[in-house]
Parts: sequence; structure tokens; C-alpha cells
Amino acid sequence: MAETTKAMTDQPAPGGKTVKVEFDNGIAWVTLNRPEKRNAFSPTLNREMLEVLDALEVDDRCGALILTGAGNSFSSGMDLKEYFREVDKATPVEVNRVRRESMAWQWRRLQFFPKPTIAMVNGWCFGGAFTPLVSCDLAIAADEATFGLSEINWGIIPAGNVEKAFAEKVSQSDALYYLMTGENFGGRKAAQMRLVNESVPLAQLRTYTEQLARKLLEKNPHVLSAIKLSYRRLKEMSWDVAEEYLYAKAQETYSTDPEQGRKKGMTQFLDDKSYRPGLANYSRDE
Ligand code: ACO
Ligand code: V55
Repeated sequence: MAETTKAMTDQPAPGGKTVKVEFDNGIAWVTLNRPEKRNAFSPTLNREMLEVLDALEVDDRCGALILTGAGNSFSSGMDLKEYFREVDKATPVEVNRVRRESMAWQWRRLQFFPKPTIAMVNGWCFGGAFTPLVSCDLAIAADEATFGLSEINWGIIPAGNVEKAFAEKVSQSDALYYLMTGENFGGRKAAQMRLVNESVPLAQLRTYTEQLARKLLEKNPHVLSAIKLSYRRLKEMSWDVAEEYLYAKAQETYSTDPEQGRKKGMTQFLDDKSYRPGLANYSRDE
């Protein structure tokens, strides 16, 4: 394990032309990096994001991932030129691959990424950008951000699981209103309808989001991962199946936990009386 960590620290950050990755003390800042195109999702960006998530999944420098955009945009959604116009000329086989790579990172990989993920919406957020936004565990927006389901404005239905993603987070009244009107809304409205967890002034966005990530980094990473992944899985399960699954998962999680958190927690509360689980985390140093 120590070998792996050292080897990783010496490695360059993953990323490419369209995605930038920076490590800061456990946080991987992943920046969609086509500011001149407002960080629109091109097939190249989709491929690079998939590679980045693949790499970060097993990179010890990443304990939590923050997804954001370069410049004044989170993302302007799918690239109308490179993802739509140019791919319109491709064969069905090629179209299938382009779509698969797009969906692979935007929801499949992100929703089941084994570490906590936070979307930090720093500006424009349109159409296709809603899929990765909703697929991050948590989201913080700038009050100044502008959101829009603009598909109706240019005559397409919000595919790429945009409609599905939006419906997962907001009420039917809000979903149909914004899907049908294409009207823009800001960060505060996004927080009010629970599309994002919180909206803060742009000047505080980075600090606020980083503090949230640091809060998660204090937790037992093994258990945090199991909580997040089991939550994702059990949304599809009946109560009966969920009961079986969660008991089995709980057993597996504490028996494989490298820091044996459950045992520490019980000892520190029941024997040492050194902390209260209702009020704080157990001491991870002991
Ligand atoms: N696809 C392709 N190119 C884009 C996209 C996009 N989604 N968004 C912006 N760009 C490009 C522009 O074509 C322009 O390129 P150019 O400099 O080569 O001419 C450049 O980015 C800058 O765009 P402007 O429109 O000049 O930037 P501005 O800051 O004035 O406006 C805004 C930003 C509001 C985001 C505007 O670019 C816009 O409306 N973009 C499209 C938003 C949208 O509806 N996205 C699609 C959603 S639907 C879906 O994702 C399936
Ligand atoms: C859209 C989005 C897509 C896609 C096709 O919202 C259409 C439109 C997020 O990906 O693949």
C-alpha cells in the first residue's frame, strides 16, 4: 500500500487537452477545460473524462473529487458542433460509441465513483451538463451561476439522460416547468428546488466547496464509500432485498475495513467514554 502511494505521488496528474486535474491534500480538482467553448462536452472531452475517472479511482492522491469548469462556465452542455453536427455524418456504429463514451462518465462512472464527488457550479450550466451535475453526490452553486434546460430552445428533447437526471433531483412541477419553458434560473433557485445542496456567492464558492470536501475527508473512507455506493444501489431495490443487501454489506464493510472503525468507535464510546458518536467522529488516530 505504501509502495502504491509513493509511486502515485511521483506520477503526473491524469488529464489531457480538455480536462485538468490538480491534487491538493486529498482533493482532486477536476476542471472541465475548454473555456473558449464554455466547456462544452465534445467526444474528446468525454473520452478524457472517462480516462480521468478511471485513473482517479485508484489514485491515492484523490480522496474526494470536485468537478468544476474553467473560466466563467461550469459547462455549456453537449458540443453542438463536435457532438451533434459532426457526429450526424458518422456511421451508426460510430454514433453508438460516441454516445456510450459520453454516458460512461457523465452518469455511470460518476454515480458509482467509489469516492465522494462534489459538483462546483461556477457559471453557465446548460442541458447536457445536468447529467454529471446530478450524478455527483453533492453540488454547490454560485448564486451567480445560470442554469437552463435549453434543449427546447433549439428543438431537441433532453436526451443523454438529462431528463432522467433532472427528474431525480427536483419535483415534477419544477422539472416540467423548466424542461418545457427552457427558462433560465440562478444558483439560489437551484438550491431552493434542491437541484444543488447550497448556493453561495461566487467569491466564496471555492472555499465553501473545499471545506465541504475536507469534512468528508475526515471520515473513514472505506465506510464512506460503502455508504455512498449502497445508497446508489438500494434505490432500485425492494425493502426485502434492501434489508438483506444492507446487512450483508454492513458485515462485509466492517470485516474489510482497514482501520476497523466500528471497533474503535465502540471502544471509545462504551469503554473509554472519550467521545459521543451522535456529536462527533471517533478518533481516527488511535
Ligand atoms: N456547443 C458548441 N459550442 C459552444 C457551446 C456548445 N454547447 N457553447 C458555447 N460554444 C462556443 C460558441 O460557439 C463560441 O465558439 P466560437 O468562439 O468558436 O464562435 C464560444 O463557445 C463562446 O460562446 P459564446 O456564445 O460567444 O459565449 P457567451 O459567453 O456569449 O455565451 C453561453 C455563453 C450562454 C453558454 C452560450 O455560448 C450558449 O448559449 N451556449 C449553448 C448553451 C446550450 O444550449 N447548450 C446545449 C444544451 S442542450 C445539450 O447539451 C444536449
Ligand atoms: C443531450 C445530452 C446528451 C446526449 C444527447 O440534452 C442529447 C441533450 C448529456 O448527453 O448524449
